[in-house]
Amino acid sequence: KQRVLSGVQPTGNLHLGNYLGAIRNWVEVQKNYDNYFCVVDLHAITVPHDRDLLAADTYKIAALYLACGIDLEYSTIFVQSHISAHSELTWLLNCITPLNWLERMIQFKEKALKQGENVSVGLLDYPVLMAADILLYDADRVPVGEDQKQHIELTRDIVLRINDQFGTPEQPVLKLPEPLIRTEGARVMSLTDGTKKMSKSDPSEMSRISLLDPPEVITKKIKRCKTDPIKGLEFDNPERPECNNLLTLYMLLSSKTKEEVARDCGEMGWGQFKPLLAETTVETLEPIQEKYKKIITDKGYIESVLKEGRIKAEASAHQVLARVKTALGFSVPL
Ligand code: AQP
Repeated sequence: KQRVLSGVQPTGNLHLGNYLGAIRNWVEVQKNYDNYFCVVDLHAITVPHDRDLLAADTYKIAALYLACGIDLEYSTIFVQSHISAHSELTWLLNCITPLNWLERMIQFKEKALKQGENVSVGLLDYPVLMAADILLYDADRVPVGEDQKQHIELTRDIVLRINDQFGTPEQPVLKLPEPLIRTEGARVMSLTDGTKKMSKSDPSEMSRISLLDPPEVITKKIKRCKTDPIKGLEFDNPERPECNNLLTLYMLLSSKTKEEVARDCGEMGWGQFKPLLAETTVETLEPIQEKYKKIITDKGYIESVLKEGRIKAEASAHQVLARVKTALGFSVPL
């Protein structure tokens, strides 16, 4: 089976963008692959973080993976910082990655802009750490949302550079991964501005629906979300980004086709469509929330899942790290 690797940062609650852009797709394809799903806590400290929340949020994301349907029969769940090879490979990759490749990353530029003087070296290095995550597991596929595409392209550039400098065509050092990005749901937009992606770091809670929002909060957020005064509802009108986003959300959550949604909702007004979207969202999230409540109270179970995950992931990570060190010419410790 081909390998899949992906991850989410433990920075607050997961939202519908994380679910529809990433986790739901992991669940859908997991039977066809050998999967590694990581909670990327080292990435979470690339911006100022709260030390009192980091460990609890890490458990929360692991519990959400399970609640969303990640199945341990096909998938390994583990925590990035539990495996020191992630940091070690990052250093090795740092030393062959040109600085200007990182300086042109869109996410870095956007996040750096928000932080002014306090930008850490870690934030600049975020994509190299992500490359290490992917490469340590010889991943063939990386299912992510559209916003991560540029980082995977960078990972591929790093692989090509290492293989060119330290490998041979017959014996490459690292495997070249491919992104796995769905067209639908790859970019879920904010509820308060249809031109911005739904994001954990948006200061407004009203801009996103968290997977753990209670039904009345979901209903309120959808009721108050931004719309437009144009009659009827339609996909793909660039003048109506909110309309396209809300119809897309409904399509993905109801599992209807685009044609069905356009037919069923085309004549509706917002007053009719919003309750329908709210109801569908609540129905989709209810079973996830039920499952989550059970898992999160069983800390021993989450710990055992993460321990088993660490042992399995570590075996692969150590092998790849040793391969890279040998290729780079390091001496072997006795
Ligand atoms: N709006 C989105 N639409 C589709 N996919 C999305 N993803 C994130 N936002 C959207 C995908 O979710 C996965 C995990 O993301 P992450 O938590 O590791 O990092 P992120 O991209 O930084 O998440 P946020 O919510 O957007 O946080 P901030 O506000 O910090 O930037 C990834 O596969 C991502 O593509």
